[in-house]
Amino acid sequence: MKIVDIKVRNFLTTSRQVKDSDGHSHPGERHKVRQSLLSIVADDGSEGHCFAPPEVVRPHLINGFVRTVLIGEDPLARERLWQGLAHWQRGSTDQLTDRTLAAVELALWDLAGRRFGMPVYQMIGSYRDRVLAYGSTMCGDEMAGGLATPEDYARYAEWLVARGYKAIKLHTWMKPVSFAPDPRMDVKACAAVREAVGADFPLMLDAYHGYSRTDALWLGREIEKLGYAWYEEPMDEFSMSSYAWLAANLDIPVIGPESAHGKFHVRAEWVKAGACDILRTGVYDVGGIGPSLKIIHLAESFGMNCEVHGGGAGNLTLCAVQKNGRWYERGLLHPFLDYDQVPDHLNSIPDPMDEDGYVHLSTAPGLGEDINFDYINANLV
Ligand code: LLH
Ligand code: MG
Repeated sequence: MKIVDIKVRNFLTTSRQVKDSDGHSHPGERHKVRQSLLSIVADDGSEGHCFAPPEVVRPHLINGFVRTVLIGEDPLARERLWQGLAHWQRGSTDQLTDRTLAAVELALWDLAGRRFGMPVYQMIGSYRDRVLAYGSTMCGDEMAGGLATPEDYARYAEWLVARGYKAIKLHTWMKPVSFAPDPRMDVKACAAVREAVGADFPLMLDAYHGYSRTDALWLGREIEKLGYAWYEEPMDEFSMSSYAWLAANLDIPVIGPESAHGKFHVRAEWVKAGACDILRTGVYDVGGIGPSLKIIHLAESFGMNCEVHGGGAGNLTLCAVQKNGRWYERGLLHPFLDYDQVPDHLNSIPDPMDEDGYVHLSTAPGLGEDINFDYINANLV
């Protein structure tokens, strides 16, 4: 088998999410947004697909790097092709990011799964075919009845429990919210949610990502008292020493890194430095499923759990092939949005959750995205 074409379809789909000036998602009016579908085509007609933001698969990257490395090569040689792309990153003057590597690698997995008629999580070797989800809220806002007050978080937590979620992670208030960041407000929200869901319900906090060491330590000690299960990204992750210091000073497990660059190399350094108690990976953070498996296995080798960052078919696949992780991150969720609503460009969502809080893996060949090709082809731009 040889790769003969790389296609990018740009299309319009409907969204009800808007980004604030710091890049956090919030509910908004229904509007059209551009989305892309990357497709890798082999000479036997096999195809693999992955959705990506248009800028991640823009022509400069596809023509300059992805085509150069992939065309004429065996699509099953995922490790070699990934290493070939990763090698180009430095010389690309930082244009070729881990996000692009991830889109390509996920499309290669999808191609292999479709070609051999098997879900990717079974090709890797499954550990389970359903995984418990935690409800991951959007960051706080200033919308009446949204996520504007500790009481809003508590009310929404009750709704999430009724929906079936067996754990909840709060993203609290971040800039540009007018009163953020404020660790005292974070504690009020965490306390209100604890009060709403009871003493034994698993709760996690993903607070403002730029607190000082002193604020991060104070906040960590407060949520430790509230019995929270983990403490995520309260400081800039580029300072690994700050996380080693924080983890040494807290009993609550510190989880990370999520946004620090450097793939498995940097995560190995975090383990060695004692900068986290639970490791973290996500397909879009480290360049795909392959590098994420290295990180999951690295954590397992040191007796650590590795929790997967973010949702979608690729991240759900990771959750299905690991023993050392407990949750799937389902979200981001908000009282004004219906997460279960199927987007225009899909026939069904990749992460349906039952009333007991389990997300079930798709049995369809490939990654498990149920793509509405007719819609996409009718809405090209
Ligand atoms: O800052 C945000 O918008 C969220 O923290 C976001 O990055 C989310 O993906 C996250 O951190 N999940 O764990
Ligand atoms: Mg996070």
